[in-house]
Amino acid sequence: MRLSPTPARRARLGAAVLALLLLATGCARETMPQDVLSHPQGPIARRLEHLINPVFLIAAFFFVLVQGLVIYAAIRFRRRSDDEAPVQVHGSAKLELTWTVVPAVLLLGVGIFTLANLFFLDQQPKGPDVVQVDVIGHQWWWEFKYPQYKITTANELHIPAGKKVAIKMTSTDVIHSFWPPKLAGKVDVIPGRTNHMVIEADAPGNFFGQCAEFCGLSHANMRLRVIADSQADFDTWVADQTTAAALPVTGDAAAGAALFRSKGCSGCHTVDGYSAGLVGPNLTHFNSRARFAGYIFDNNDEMLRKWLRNPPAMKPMNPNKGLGMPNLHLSEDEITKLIAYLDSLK
Ligand code: HEC
Ligand SMILES: [Cu+2]
Repeated sequence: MRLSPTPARRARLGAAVLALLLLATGCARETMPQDVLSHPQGPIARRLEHLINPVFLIAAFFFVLVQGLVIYAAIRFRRRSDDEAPVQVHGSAKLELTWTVVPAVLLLGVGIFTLANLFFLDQQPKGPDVVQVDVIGHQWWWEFKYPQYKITTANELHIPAGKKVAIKMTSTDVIHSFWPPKLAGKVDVIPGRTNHMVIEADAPGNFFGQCAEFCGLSHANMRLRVIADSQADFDTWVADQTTAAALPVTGDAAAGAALFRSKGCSGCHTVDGYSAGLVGPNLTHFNSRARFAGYIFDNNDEMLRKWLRNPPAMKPMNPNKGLGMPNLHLSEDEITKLIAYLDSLK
């Protein structure tokens, strides 16, 4: 006998494949870096997990219960012949009371726990032990300023592990959303407003993050990384970031430094003590960062060459509207020299 795919069989097969696919999405490994539902890496994320999990379980239980009853009723009380009208029942006080009181009590419980967490999340810790960071969203990269240390950097957020980090955030253009899922929830980054968030990492580590509010062409290329250091490593990082690299005076790097001014890089990019740009990421310690352009490209000479040849070809941007970095039509020789200069910005 040959099995021919009847529509019914095809539908059943489709349903089975769909169910398997859904099941497969549950197979996330422990290390999935942007999985919010497991393995929080700090006290704030843990609080959120302790709220999400019970609420999800309650919701899942009632979802199955209600859907089960709907299916049961549809089958059990279905019309069996054309002239038969189903028995009409109306106004069972007992039932109506039950399905009003049970959800009301449940929602009250969920509400109380949620409210307690809202107050917890709204704290704005201060003091010498708390690292303050200003986060500024740009289309399409992140600027991080540390007012206590007078550091400005981009896309890589260094924090000391085990310490509270109080973040203030705003945007220069459109609404973004700051989201380091292993450490905290999402907070919108809104032009003309200041929002708050606290993050803390249990231990040193490297935590993924990205913009979570659609913000235009390169929204998907607006990632970030939170790098939690030991206190000693963090202190070293602060010391490095607050000591400007020496201006190169010989060779390609010196020629690159001159090009940095004559080609107009200096109008957009700040290098402390050398240029005061107003638009792009601060490059004073560019070579200390592992990745660039919204944390999407490895910081090495090969990627930098591609970037300087034609930035909008590497990352969708709107330089004509003043968004992103334009193609400056540099020669290969100019690029070589500019890279030598960028490499010197340790
Ligand atoms: C019109 C302003 C403008 C000019 C001129 C400009 N840039 Fe940029 N540059 C930007 C912007 C904006 C970004 C951020 C792009 C992004 O990440 O989406 C950027 C990013 C970069 C980055 C990556 C920085 C990081 O940490 O992510 C480097 C390196 C860079 N530019 C070097 C240069 C050099 C070298 C020149 C001169 C040849 C130059 N730029 C000229 C605006 C400019
Ligand atoms: Cu964004």
